[in-house]
Amino acid sequence: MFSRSSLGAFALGLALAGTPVNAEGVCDIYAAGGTPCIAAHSTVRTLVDGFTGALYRLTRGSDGAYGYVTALPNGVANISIQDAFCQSTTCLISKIYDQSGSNNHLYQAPKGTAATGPETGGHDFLASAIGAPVYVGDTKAYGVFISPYTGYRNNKINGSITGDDAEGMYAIFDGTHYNGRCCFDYGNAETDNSDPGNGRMEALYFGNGGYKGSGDGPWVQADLENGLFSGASRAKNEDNHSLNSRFVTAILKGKANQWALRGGDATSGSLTTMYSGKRPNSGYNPMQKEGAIVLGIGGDNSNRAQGTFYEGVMTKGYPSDDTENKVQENIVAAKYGTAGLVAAKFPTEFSKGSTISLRATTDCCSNRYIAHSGSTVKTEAVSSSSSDDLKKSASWVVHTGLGNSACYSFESVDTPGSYIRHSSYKLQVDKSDGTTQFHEDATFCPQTGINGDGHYSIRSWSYPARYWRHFNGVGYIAGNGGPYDFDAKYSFNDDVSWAVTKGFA
Ligand SMILES: *[C@@H]1O[C@H](CO)[C@@H](O)[C@H](O)[C@H]1NC(C)=O
Ligand SMILES: *[C@@H]1O[C@H](CO)[C@@H](O)[C@H](O)[C@H]1NC(C)=O
Ligand SMILES: CC(=O)N[C@H]1CO[C@H](CO)[C@@H](O)[C@@H]1O
Repeated sequence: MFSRSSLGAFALGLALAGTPVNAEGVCDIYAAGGTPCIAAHSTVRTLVDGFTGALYRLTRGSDGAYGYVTALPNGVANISIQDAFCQSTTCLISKIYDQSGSNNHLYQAPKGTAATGPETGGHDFLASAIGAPVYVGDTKAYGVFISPYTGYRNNKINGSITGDDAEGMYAIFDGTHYNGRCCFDYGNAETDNSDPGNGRMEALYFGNGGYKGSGDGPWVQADLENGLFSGASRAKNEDNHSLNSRFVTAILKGKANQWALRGGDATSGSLTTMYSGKRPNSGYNPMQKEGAIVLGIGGDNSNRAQGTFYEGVMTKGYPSDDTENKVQENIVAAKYGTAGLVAAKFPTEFSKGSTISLRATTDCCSNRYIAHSGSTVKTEAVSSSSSDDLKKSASWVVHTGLGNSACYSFESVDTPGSYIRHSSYKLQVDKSDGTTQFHEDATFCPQTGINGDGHYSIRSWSYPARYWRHFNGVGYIAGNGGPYDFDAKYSFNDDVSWAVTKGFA
């Protein structure tokens, strides 16, 4: 029953929510074109006019409880629900609901036949709930930030598109977050997490791997299994140009001996057709699509890729260019925009260019600071009477993030040119080798300390479910309750919360 005060809060929410971002959902546009959605996924906004269910489900680190994020009247996720539910703990996105009415939700992806590193109890990782903040119009929401080994899947699709049947799909990705590994995909894949041969899947791929296109990438391509195609054959398609705007609309559609790739900037302009023509030879005509849906992984659960997903749908039937052009108009009208990645700025006296030290706040260790010995990052008891060498080893210069200018990197005072980075989830101090990988591994985004105000928790940009933690005196990036010993839930909140002080040296 509604109390007077909850009605009051509801009215306030309505007033704040303003005018609808889009009266018509993208699935209404596809349906009007005769190619209805069989699945519609977004943690950011509604894709079906009038959809009132949950957009996604959260799993909370403190107690494993579920939270459900629904939309505001303007169609954008009500992240006040998430902010309240996840306060003083961590949250992961554990389910992305299908808004189409077909119940084709996306779940934590199970183990596949690709042998690819650490999977949690056989499953891929789940995405952090705060890794991809974004604005839609004036309203903040969160996308799905896929780190390596993270993935979602549903192998039992209601109304699945199989064999050589016609289908379409689009997704919105982040044109600045990608890599060349296999495979940041969204779309149709195998139903048993294996790779039985060519033509068994038809999914959007986004990254700089595969058969590529013109420029330096990233490119939208088609993962047709055993090949990321940009054109008619296993060759570079020079017509397929890089799509590196911050928000990218990517489109793939296929039917009997015909397929097309289209793409553009999700915030302005129209779509370019990158390829439209016949199927590649040798096993792709006819296609033998199996009809599962994957997000962030390849069909056999190849899970080394990274990327960001904001929204996407799959349709029955081959959508017309005209229908897709209207979908692009809807997306542009929604006004996607960037949101800050740093949720708590360091005090101004410790801002970029200044030297800081970081003190542990766990009871055991509150005289200990982040320090290094060679490449090993550990905590050391440091005080004003410590040796100069020890003081220097515990002092760090704050820089603009090497891998993302919205966050920070930390350079060693006693070893200029060397930065704190993560490698196999361990913190290390290494000399920058100038690669994108190093830059991304050395980029961290501070937020309010999980154990309380006045402290800071320092999130890995590339693995946002992981934070700087001391564990047995050594530095890691740790996930709350993850598969490794240093992910232990016990004393997690204190171990990942740091007091930022003026540098010792
Ligand atoms: C958004 O969520 C908050 C927190 O649960 C709630 O108080 C508010 O009423 C919601 N707004 C709307 C419009 O539903
Ligand atoms: C399958 O999808 C249709 C709509 O396409 C829906 O009416 C039906 O309830 C769904 N069935 C299940 C079991 O979810
Ligand atoms: C920008 C660009 O290169 N566009 C080309 C993409 O490919 C199609 C043909 O498949 C060309 O017509 C476009 O000019």
